[in-house]
Amino acid sequence: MTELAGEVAKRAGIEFVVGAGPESTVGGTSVPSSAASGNFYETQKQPAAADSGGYGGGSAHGGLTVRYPFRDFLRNNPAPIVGTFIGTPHPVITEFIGHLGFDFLTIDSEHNAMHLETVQRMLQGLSACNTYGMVRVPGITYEAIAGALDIGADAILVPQIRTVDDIMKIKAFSQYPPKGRRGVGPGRSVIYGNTIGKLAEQSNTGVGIVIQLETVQAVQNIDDILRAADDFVDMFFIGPGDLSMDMGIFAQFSNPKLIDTIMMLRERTKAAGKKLGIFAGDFDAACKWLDKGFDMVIINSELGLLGMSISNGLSKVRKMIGG
Ligand code: 3PY
Ligand code: MG
Repeated sequence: MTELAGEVAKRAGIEFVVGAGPESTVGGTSVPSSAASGNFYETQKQPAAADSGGYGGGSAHGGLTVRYPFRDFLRNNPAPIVGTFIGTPHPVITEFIGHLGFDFLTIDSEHNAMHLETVQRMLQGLSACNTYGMVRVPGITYEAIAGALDIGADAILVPQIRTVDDIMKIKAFSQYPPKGRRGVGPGRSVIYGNTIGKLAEQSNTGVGIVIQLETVQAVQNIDDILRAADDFVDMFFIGPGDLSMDMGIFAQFSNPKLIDTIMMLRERTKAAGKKLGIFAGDFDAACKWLDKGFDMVIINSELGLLGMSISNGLSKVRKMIGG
């Protein structure tokens, strides 16, 4: 077990039973070696009944499966990480894509018709896979942020931030007192109360916070935002669609004005010691951004990738039959 994994385990109060798992990659990405042993999954000893803090549970299972916290993976993985958005509001699709090798999927409840009940089922579908579940929340509200965390999102992606005040709201809604004002409850994130007794020692850790940079105002405020993000934000993420829209050059993805702004954000975040991801429309674009030193790419969505694959295949067949 490496120092990093040992530290994570200690903080989470987890005792590991490590199998003779191979050094491995998760979703094609190399991971800190001890976390990789056992494929990121280890057997957690059953929490003592006292840990349930009066919320019940604690005796029925032989052991609980836990993963290396996504927050640590986001922060410490030496290689860039790769995901896609999920737009179909169904756990089977989420599970199916989750088995294809991405490091994480981002369930997109900003732009799709899905509410917390559905998003929770999608996260449950994903729990069968070696793939993390990030949730893009629909806005900077208590219900959206605390709700996504309670249903067990490994990370949240928060769109449309503009000001330091937005960062402060995200901080308040996602952290327990005294750091914030998130309410405590027996949701899926604490195994329906089973591990709620652990919150006092492990509160505010484990869950990743990713903040989107996709407005002109956020670009203008970038230095203040980076300062406010402090140790709380794990990664920033550029949305070139909204950014180009806000700059008045919608979808002109090679426009030097857009590229210069993106690369300026790359430099500023790097200077502040922050990781930065970006949306890529396809696999080639993803390689291009990774080549420029980005730490994370979200490649289109499962629907976008499916659409491209069908269109390309069909046009080959049509060409062949001359139709
Ligand atoms: C954008 O391009 O605006 C995005 O939010 C991509 O996720
Ligand atoms: Mg956007």
